[in-house]
Amino acid sequence: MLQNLRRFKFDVGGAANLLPSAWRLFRGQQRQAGGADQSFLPAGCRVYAIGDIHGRADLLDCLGEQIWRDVIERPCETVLTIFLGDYVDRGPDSATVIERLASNNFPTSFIPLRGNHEAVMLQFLEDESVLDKWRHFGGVETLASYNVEVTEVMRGRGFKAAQDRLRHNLPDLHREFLEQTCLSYTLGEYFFCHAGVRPGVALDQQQPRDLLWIRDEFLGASESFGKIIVHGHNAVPTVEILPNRINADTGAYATNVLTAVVLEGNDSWILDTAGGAAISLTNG
Ligand SMILES: [Mn+2]
Repeated sequence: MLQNLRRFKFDVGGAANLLPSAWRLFRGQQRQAGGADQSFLPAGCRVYAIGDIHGRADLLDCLGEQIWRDVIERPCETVLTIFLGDYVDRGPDSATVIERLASNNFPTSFIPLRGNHEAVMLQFLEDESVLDKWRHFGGVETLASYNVEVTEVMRGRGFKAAQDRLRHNLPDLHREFLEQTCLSYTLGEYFFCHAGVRPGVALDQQQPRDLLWIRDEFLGASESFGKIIVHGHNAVPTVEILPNRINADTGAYATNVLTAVVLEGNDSWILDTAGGAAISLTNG
C-alpha cells in the first residue's frame, strides 16, 4: 500500500515535470500569412529558435532539456532547432558549448548559424592581430576555455603564442563545426540569421557583414523585409516579437536567461531558462 502510494506520488511528480507549468510558456501574437489557410511554417513543422548562448553551456543544457520535454508534451511531426549564433565569448564555457553542438548532443535536429563572435574566432585562427579587438569583446574567456594562457593577452601581448595554442588545443571537430556554420536559413515565411538584414536589400542579396554585424539600421527599420527576420545579436530584457522581426537574444551570459522562440503554424511562444513569473511580449 505504502509502496503504491509512493509510486503514485512519483508518477505524479514525473508527469508534473512534463507540464508547461514547469517553465514559462507564453503564446505570442497570431499572424496571418496572406490567405486564411496559409501558414508561416509548413504544416506539422515546429522550430525552436535559440538566441545568443555566449559560453553558457549550463543554460544550453537546461534549455535543451526543456525542449526535449516540450517535444514529448506536444509531439509534432517535424521539429527543428535553429541556433542563431554567438556560441562563444563572454561566458565561461565556450569550449563546452561548441563540444555539445559539434557532437550533435542536443535533443532535436538543428541548424547552427554563424554569429559575429564565431566569425572573429575563425579570423583569429588565420590572423593573430585580430586578437587586439577580439580580446575586448569576450575572446579572452573563449581562449581560457580552451586552456590557452591569457595573462599576456590581457596585457595586449603574446597574440601569436595564443594563436598557436588555440590552433593546437581546438579539436578538429570544433573547427569543422565553426567552419560549417551558415549565415542564414529560410523556412516558410521566416528568415533566420544572427544579426539582421540591411533594409532595402533583397534577402538573397544580403552581405555576410550585415548578416553577422548589422545593428541600428536593421533594428530601427519598421518596413517589411519580405520575410519575418528571426535574429539575435542585440540583447533585450524580453523577447521582441514585432511584425517584421523576432529577436531571441535575452543576454544569457549576463541574465541567466537563454531563450527559445517557438514557431509553429502562425503561432509563436517562448521557452526560456528563467522559470518563475511570466513575461509579457513586446508587440508593435
Ligand atoms: Mn552577436
